[in-house]
Amino acid sequence: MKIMSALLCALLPAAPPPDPVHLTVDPRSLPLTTGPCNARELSVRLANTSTQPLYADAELSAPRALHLQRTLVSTWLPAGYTSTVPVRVSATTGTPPGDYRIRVGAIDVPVTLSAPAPSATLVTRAAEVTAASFRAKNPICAATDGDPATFWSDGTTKYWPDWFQLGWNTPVTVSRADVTTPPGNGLRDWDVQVWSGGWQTVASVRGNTATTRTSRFPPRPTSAVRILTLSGNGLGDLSRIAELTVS
Ligand SMILES: [Ca+2]
Repeated sequence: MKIMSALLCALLPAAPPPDPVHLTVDPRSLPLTTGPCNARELSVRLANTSTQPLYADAELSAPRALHLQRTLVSTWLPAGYTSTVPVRVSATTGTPPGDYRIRVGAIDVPVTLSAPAPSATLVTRAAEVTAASFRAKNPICAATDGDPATFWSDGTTKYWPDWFQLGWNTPVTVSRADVTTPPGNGLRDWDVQVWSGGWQTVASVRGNTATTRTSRFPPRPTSAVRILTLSGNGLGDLSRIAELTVS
């Protein structure tokens, strides 16, 4: 009998060793709204369950309708270590709503895509959120994330003007712009402009030292609004906008 067992073991292929890398994704399903600054984040977690250091990686793929910040997560993991990598997922305005699927390694993450509700803010409904330039640490969407502690800043110290712009695929009506800047080193002078075959200034702020300034103007139908920044207060001589809302 022992001989038979030994013979079988020799003839049968050995079972593959268990994968020492444990992959998890959080959340396991993702509701997502279209729009450049409505991205959501997936946390891709790779854990080394073995007693040896190793390289671990996970490939990500998605239909063309979804934009993945990266399609490969690759990391060096000492024994017993876990690495968590955030991956931003977004979809362009106008992408058909519906059910999509992101593949992370062997894991499927269902994505439910919807358009912003008609009652959503104009910032949420913007099809384009752009700026003259930006710094990696202070990206464009930091000015529309609802968090006054994060801000956009331009990438050209001491060069003025800069601009920060919202655009819509269908015309909207605007009569108010609220600009929040970081306390101490925020914006001092700027114009609020609307697109009407060219940029037209509808409000100007000069000598500002407040954190939030509201500009009101007669209602204007338009497809884009921009803040033309002219000068700032203090540190680094940069344009900084912590939050912009228009209505
Ligand atoms: Ca912010």
